[in-house]
Amino acid sequence: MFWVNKAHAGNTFMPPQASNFAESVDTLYGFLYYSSLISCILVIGGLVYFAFKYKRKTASDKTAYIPHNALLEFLWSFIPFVIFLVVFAWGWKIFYDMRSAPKDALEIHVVGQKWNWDFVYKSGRKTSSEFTIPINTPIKLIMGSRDVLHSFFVPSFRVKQDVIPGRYTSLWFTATKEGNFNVFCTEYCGTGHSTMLAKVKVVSKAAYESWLENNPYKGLTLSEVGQKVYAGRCIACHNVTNVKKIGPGFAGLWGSERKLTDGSTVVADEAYIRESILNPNAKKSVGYEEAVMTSFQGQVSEEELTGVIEYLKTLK
Ligand SMILES: [Cu+2]
Repeated sequence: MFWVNKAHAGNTFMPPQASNFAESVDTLYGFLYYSSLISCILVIGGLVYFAFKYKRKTASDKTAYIPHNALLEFLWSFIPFVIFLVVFAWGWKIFYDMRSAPKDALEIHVVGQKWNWDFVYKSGRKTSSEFTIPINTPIKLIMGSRDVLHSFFVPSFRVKQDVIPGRYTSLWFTATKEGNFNVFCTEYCGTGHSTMLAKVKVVSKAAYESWLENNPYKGLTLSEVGQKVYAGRCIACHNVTNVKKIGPGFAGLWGSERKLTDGSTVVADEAYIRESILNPNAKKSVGYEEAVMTSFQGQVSEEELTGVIEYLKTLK
């Protein structure tokens, strides 16, 4: 429509229109903007005009008796009423479309947590802080939160949805432009809120298929995933034998009793290993008081984490 200059959508204050919803949202927004502007000019302009026209000129100037005007009063109520109804119906139509995902949409799970976004595909592929989608394909995001309220917002797609702990919410769209687009968390969720960003990469369908094929963990068992993670992330500090390096050797660690610096003991089970990766200093073992390990919170996916646990089980 005339009030949305498509050629300039990328150069004005609006982000590029990169989804099936972008144009209709912008058009409604444009209508609201310009109808408000016209109303504002009429009301303020009329006010200024009448202030001068009916200014008291002499001390004895007296306002004539003004009877009310039924037609005028009807119109200034009815016309805005019709405009409001138009905006309501128009907005409802777009809202309804945004809430009705096509049945064949490509589903991707999204998990928000302080302070990053995780993405899980049906194939088992998992990514953090970025996800890849094919162009011109309906995408449905099924979203949940591990902790507090977040909100998933892609300005270029004109879509936004709260992500709430304890329930699933969803969002759908079809990306119509290739490229990288920003994802923001748009619900204040703590000190790291402003860094809770992600990227959505829109690629051709062929590029998407080959990206999906190139899963580094494709076809691997959980413990094989763990072995790969070990080779990349743990090997600098941990041996696969029972020999101490910077941290304890991994062989025989699983299921063993760990003596803690506070005098208690704990069995190295799933919960203990998970905690030792995400929060290494929560339980310090005798002999490792220096606490040199840093947290892997947010740096390993759930798949990698359970992979490492399963890998440890195989090291006897
Ligand atoms: Cu957040």
